[in-house]
Amino acid sequence: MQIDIITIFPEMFAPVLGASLIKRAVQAGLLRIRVHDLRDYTSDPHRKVDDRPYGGGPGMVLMPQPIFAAVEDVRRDCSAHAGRCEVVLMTPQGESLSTPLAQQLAITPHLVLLCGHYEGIDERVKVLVTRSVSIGDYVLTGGELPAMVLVDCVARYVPGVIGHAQATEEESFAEGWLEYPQYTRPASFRELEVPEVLLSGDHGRIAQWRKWQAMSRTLAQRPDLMRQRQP
Ligand code: 6GU
Repeated sequence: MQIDIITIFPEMFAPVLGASLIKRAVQAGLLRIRVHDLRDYTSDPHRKVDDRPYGGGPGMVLMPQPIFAAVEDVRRDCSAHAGRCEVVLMTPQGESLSTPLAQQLAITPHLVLLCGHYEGIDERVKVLVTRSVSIGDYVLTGGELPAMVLVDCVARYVPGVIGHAQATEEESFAEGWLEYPQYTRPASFRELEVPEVLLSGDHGRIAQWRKWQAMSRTLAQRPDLMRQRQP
């Protein structure tokens, strides 16, 4: 899978994308990630990428010219991906990122992520955009952190990125329940005890206990997930 990120802060990405699971996925050739500086695409002699909004008002708006140039450039080799390309605008006005959306994006051969900024982005870039995505109901200063969240979340569903496929299937949200509590050694730590059932070796009882824990946690902490569950 090819991911191209278009941003005015390219330096933000290396520490996150160069670590942990994403780093390994890139090294294994499962992901190819390129980060592009929007300023490299401006035709302005001063490398300007933003301007004041028509109609007045506070802040600056990202201009269409560098964004069109950048998207057209990274899409040039899109035919190499059988033309299957999603241009995703990261914006608080987008559809919320969720497990089903991440799973859908994970089977797209080419993702182009546009990081919005300032007061906004010229509305005409929408003719390039195939989806707008938000990571939650709060406003961040830019689309960079959301783009990193999206890459991390999508990467987990790219086959081979996570060692055992079971891990993504059993986790929170996949089945609509929060995860059950986990413990490791020692069995007693500062008089805090691991539940006896987990030490019992009785796999039937353990499975039953975990299911019960997952259900009661979901009911207590995320009753909204209970209502969304398919019967
Ligand atoms: Cl995608 N962008 C910004 N600027 N703020 C956000 C967001 C995106 N998602 C949640 N808040």
